[in-house]
Amino acid sequence: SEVTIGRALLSVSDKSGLAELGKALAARGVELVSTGGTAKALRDAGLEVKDVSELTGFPEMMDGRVKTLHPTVHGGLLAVRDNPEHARAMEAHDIGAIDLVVVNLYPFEATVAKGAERDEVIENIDIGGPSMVRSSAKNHQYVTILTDPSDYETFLGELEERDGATSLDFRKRMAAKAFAATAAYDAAISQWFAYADQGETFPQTRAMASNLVSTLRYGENPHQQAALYVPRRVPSPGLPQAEQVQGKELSYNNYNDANAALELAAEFAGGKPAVVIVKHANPCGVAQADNLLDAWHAALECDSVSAFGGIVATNVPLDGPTAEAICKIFTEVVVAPGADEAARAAFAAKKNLRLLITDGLPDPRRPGVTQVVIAGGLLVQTRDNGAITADELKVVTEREPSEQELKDCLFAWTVARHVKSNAIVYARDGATAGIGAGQMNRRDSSRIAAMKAAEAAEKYGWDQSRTVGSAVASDAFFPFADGLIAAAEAGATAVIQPGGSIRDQEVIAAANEAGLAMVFTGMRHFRH
Ligand code: 93A
Repeated sequence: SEVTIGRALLSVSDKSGLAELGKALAARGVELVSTGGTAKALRDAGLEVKDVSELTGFPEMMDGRVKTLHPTVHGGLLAVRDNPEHARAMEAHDIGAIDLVVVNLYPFEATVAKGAERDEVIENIDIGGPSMVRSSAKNHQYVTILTDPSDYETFLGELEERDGATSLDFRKRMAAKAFAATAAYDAAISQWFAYADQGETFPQTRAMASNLVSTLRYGENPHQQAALYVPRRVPSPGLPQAEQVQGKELSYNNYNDANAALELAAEFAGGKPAVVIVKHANPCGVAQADNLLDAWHAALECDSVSAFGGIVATNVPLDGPTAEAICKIFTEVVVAPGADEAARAAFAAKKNLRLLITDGLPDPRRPGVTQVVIAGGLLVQTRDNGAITADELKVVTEREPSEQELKDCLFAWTVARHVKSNAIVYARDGATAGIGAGQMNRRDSSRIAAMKAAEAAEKYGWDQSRTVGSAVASDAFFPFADGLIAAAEAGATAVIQPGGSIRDQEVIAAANEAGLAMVFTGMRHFRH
């Protein structure tokens, strides 16, 4: 099952590592055949190369669209060598076997990512490359296919070990990788046709074409398997990179929760220091203050019971005092765009705590897609990146919100869009006072939020719940007046909600009755 490499066909867009590979092959007496640009690069490296056109008897034509699409090439790749009939065909048509194919494709995704015109994108759909890759991979019994420069070294090690030959096992592995590469390539192209080319807001083609980063210990639960993938080829512009500074390996839930926490912290980018505490992908305390330590305390006070074992994110670099305060309660993950020496030293004492330092915050308004797997399918949608500003709010009550109420409304609204539906968020003075998440009716979310606020008041010995004088946000309209009345009873004085219910008038009347100020956003933020 070992096949000695006698002849290689090289045709690569990404020419990294090519010269070294060519030299190593030439040193073993392997004959090199190549397409235009690749042949030139090899000759520039001082190597002797045969042009594909010499093999096919046809020049490269039509701007390179037809270079390797020829029976001499594909016969040499696809022939079953111990099949007498195939051998006769090779002889009759003067087709020589090709043992090694080194191909990587026109950079389709990178061309899309750089915002190229349609014609350039189309020209970067590689046809001949994938054909050779697939022919070689199909015939891996005899042919070695390399599609990734990072495999060249392993390949040369293989030749070293086997005196110029490859094993069937190696060829199989490379064939599997090759089909994965062409599948991802075609997925990117079909995505582009489906979305980008339709003038949709789906910005990139990278959503589905991903590389495995690591397999995780387990998934959401220990009996589930899990892995992390990131987009292949195209780096994600505008998205921060995180470095794990210390702590245990990140779990599936850690990634998910840290992401949820960071996405919410990012809403406050450029603003006053903010702290977000997340549990099970829902915020259980969020606050903004003049300094980070105050924000931490205010966030913690919202629901200190839930904060146990939580995930903490900030919008500014961590400082020593805040880090020390965080360390006082059991915290799974801390993620922040930086940490000073004192903060790092404080966390270092907590060996298990996972500290992630990012080089920035994700842009909450960036385009993109989200995906959910359903039975028998994949649901894809653009990210919920919609936003409203204070000027776009419509006051629907007799009373206008005060400046402070308006601030608290917008703060509560920002948090609510990151809370699983049904979401009810009370906020006062730049801090959440109570969060009700994930209930099947809005009234229950309201009740839970008020209950948490009451519990906090009791725990900290405040003379009243912080929902008194608060603003309340609802991620979708109040279908009945009851949810709103419950909020008024909890002491809320201002309400922010999308509006749009057939009973809006009833709800507005109840708000007026209770002396509330209410604004409509006209935009809903369900999150499931
Ligand atoms: O335009 S193509 O689809 N037609 C072909 O026949 C063909 N053969 C190889 N593109 C083709 N290729 C691609 O050319 C390879 O996949 C590789 O990416 C590139 C290498 O071209 P050059 O050697 O001229 O740089």
